[in-house]
Amino acid sequence: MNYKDYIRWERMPTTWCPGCAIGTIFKQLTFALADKGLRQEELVLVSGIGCSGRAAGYFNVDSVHATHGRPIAVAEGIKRANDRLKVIVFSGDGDLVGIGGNHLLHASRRDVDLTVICVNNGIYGMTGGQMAPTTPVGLKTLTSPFGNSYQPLNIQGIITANKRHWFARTSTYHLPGLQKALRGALDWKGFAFIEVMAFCIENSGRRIGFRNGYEMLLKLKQDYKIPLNPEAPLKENELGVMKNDGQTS
Ligand SMILES: Cc1ncc(C[n+]2csc(CCOP(=O)(O)OP(=O)(O)O)c2C)c(N)n1
Ligand SMILES: [Mg+2]
Repeated sequence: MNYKDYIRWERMPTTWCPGCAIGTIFKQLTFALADKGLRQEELVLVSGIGCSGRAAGYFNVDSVHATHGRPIAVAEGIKRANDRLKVIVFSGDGDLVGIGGNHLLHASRRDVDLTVICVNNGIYGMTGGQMAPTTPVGLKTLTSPFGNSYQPLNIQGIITANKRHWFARTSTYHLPGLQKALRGALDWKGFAFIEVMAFCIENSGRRIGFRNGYEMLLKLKQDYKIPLNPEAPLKENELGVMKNDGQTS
């Protein structure tokens, strides 16, 4: 398989803004699918609503652009109906951990065999850059003009609270790590969740002084580190994989 086979070329260019981080994750996923040699007919891609959610329309596989917050529920239904399918969820932070948070809690608890890719740009991008449950403390957004005062949701904590789990945090700057995470998640039998630290230049970055997506990419490089001891839970500024096959205490 070639990565180009997974793209609906007739729908290009995408609606994503110049400098947006989502396209990088989209393309890296096509590389990982090609590497795994997954055939289009054995794949289903499900998205929710948001800029990230638009991905469902650009993958050249059977896909569902589900309602806001519901892609995990729809994906679980598809997987339970046909266990031979590889079902991938590609959506945003607001969609997956905000409005869709309850589905995340219970699908991960039940260890449903899904690959979930969360584009974490820290805001509700599509609707103009409102504060989300993932917004870092202090970030100025459309709805927190003096800076967000709430702690962001600890996604790693939610996923790894389940005895059997697979969680990765990676970023759109750290491409080898992103690629490794995508391949690892596709290989994992069970609920695999990738939090991809991303950014939104138009509805977040410009408000806080960034001039373009490249500057935001360099901020990811500066902010995130890869720890030497991958056994310890990842700190807020760390990238890596946390997994437990359920046999290890
Ligand atoms: C039930 C419902 N509530 C609210 C909306 C408005 N809405 C559309 S996209 C969105 C936020 C999406 O944020 P996120 O999932 O982080 O995606 P991003 O655009 O940042 O990639 C919201 C609140 C909606 N479409 N449906
Ligand atoms: Mg978002």
